[in-house]
Amino acid sequence: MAQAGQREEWGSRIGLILAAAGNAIGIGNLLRFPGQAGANGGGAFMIPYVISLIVFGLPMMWVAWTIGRIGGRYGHGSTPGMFDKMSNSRFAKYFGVLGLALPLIFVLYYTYIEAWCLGYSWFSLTGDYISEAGRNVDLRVYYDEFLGNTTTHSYFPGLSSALTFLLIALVLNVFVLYRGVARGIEMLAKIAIPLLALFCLVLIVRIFSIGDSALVKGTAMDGLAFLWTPDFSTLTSPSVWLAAAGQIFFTLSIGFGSLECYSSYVKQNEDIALTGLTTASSNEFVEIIFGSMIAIPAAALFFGAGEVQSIASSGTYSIGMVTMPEILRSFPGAQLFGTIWFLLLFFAAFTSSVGVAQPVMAFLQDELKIKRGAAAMVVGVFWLLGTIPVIYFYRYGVLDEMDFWSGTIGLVVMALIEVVLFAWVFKIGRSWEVLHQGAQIQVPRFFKPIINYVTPIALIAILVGWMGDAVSQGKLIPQPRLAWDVMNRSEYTGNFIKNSENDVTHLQRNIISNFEGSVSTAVTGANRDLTAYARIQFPGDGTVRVVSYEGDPKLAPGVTVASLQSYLNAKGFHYEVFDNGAWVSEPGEAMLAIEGLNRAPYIWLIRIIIVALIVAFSIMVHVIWKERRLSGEGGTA
Ligand code: ALA
Repeated sequence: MAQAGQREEWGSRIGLILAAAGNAIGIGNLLRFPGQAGANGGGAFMIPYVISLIVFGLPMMWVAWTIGRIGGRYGHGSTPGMFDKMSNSRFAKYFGVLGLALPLIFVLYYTYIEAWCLGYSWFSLTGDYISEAGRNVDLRVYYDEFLGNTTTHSYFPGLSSALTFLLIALVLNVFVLYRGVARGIEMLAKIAIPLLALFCLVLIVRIFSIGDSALVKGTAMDGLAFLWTPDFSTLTSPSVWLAAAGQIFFTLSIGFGSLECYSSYVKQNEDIALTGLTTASSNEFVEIIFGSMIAIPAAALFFGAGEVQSIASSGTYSIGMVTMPEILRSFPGAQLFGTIWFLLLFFAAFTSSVGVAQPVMAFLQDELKIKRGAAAMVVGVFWLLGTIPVIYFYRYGVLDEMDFWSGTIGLVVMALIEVVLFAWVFKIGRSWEVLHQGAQIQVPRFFKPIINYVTPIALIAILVGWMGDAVSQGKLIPQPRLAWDVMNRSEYTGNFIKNSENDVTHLQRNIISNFEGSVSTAVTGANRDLTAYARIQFPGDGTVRVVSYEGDPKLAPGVTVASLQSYLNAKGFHYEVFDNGAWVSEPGEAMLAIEGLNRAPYIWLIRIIIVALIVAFSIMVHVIWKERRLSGEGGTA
């Protein structure tokens, strides 16, 4: 068996465990989990979630660690080399290319979310959103403006803040990669994981110690009850199953090629069966205990348990980025606890992003024989160039598009390839031996039939389900998006309110979808963004009147003063101020900036980039293996 020379190794067993836990524990645990669990009915989500953990999570964890060990023995830290060694087919390595292109796409947007958390730590520390010269900062608009998701500039002049924090996050990531596996990734995990646990504990104590106050509509315990009261009614809902399975892949870092890469650096007789188990258990501990004891109880406390689902449904990250700061700033110690919350998210994300970027580092080092420092520079430059479109085109939905392909579908495709390789190509008996080499634990035998049959079949079902969903909801054909907001928002002391999706009547829903449909048709016809401005007045009775309107002629005939007015009223748009201990509708006026965003070119750009990356890595793999074969080093090209 060819042994690899000079490859890096983990410094210590505890370091390896912390690094693997850091890889898995991330935004997925503390932001995405409460978002998904909340949006999918709390207790209704948890049953498919636990079943997915058993059917996909644990088996795929062991599959990943085994594949990585096999690759590492031959000096391969990325999936093309690993898959090649596990199969006699010369095509296997090309499947492995997905384990480079997809994590690379993933880190491009994941680091951006990481940068939001870093930015919000700073804004919390400086008190920026807590109160702006006595004004009420609308955190939804603040968030949208920080990300450039709206044309208004009430709190941020442009994208310079987002860009600055992204640059800081990138430099930190590249620095850790540059220092290497033991001195970089492992060292970071040794600092970040204990800090993370401490931050979680502080926040849990903070939230559960908020007692009765005029500001709260429920209790933190209501949040736990929402999450932990089993609800069997949704077991027949495919979308809840798909969301739960997707969460398991994302949170455990399965299908990224990243844990495989970590496994390639283990010492010869390391117990990977146990390491796989500790990775999954520490991740689940943080997700189920910490992830469910912070954001959801806080939301239930502040808004009432009945509101949690609709808050979480307003966007995967909004419970963490809008609702949590809203709650924390309402109680004493807002700056401190806000900073802790966002630093917690930042550290969780940081230990994951370096992990997901490492397979590309390993590819450059192992296969292209580039030195670590130079490899980190190459990755850094690509990372920077690749993230810029995510920042500038965020409003067109490019982050969600990248997440759909690399953070959702891609993970399942990779998992399917891996489980087939493990069970059917390399053969389950041999794979089982590699998994147990040096192991002090024995993986229960019933996992063998699970890995052989249940996992692959369930993975295919998930893939079919997702693609079916995407096709039926028209997600594959990018639709224009309507964006609108109040201009000069920071000049108002009150709040602008829209009804939540759940509160609109059937008639209102029709008005909303007709209006959005006509904007969509106009944008598609014009094939560019279309802008309009409207002056509106609030009589103070919860309704709104459009006083004047000026818009791109292409928006006519669908968008008129009358149709806009009906739309805003159907949305329940009105202005409220806090008066005598309650929010009341108040007369006022405002200027609205309205935009129909032509998303198609940007969405297609992302798709082209993904395909181009897959092709580029395939060509590299082809050339590398061909040269190896010509020089007599073996290979299957
Ligand atoms: N597993 C990582 C997370 O949960 C990617 O965020």
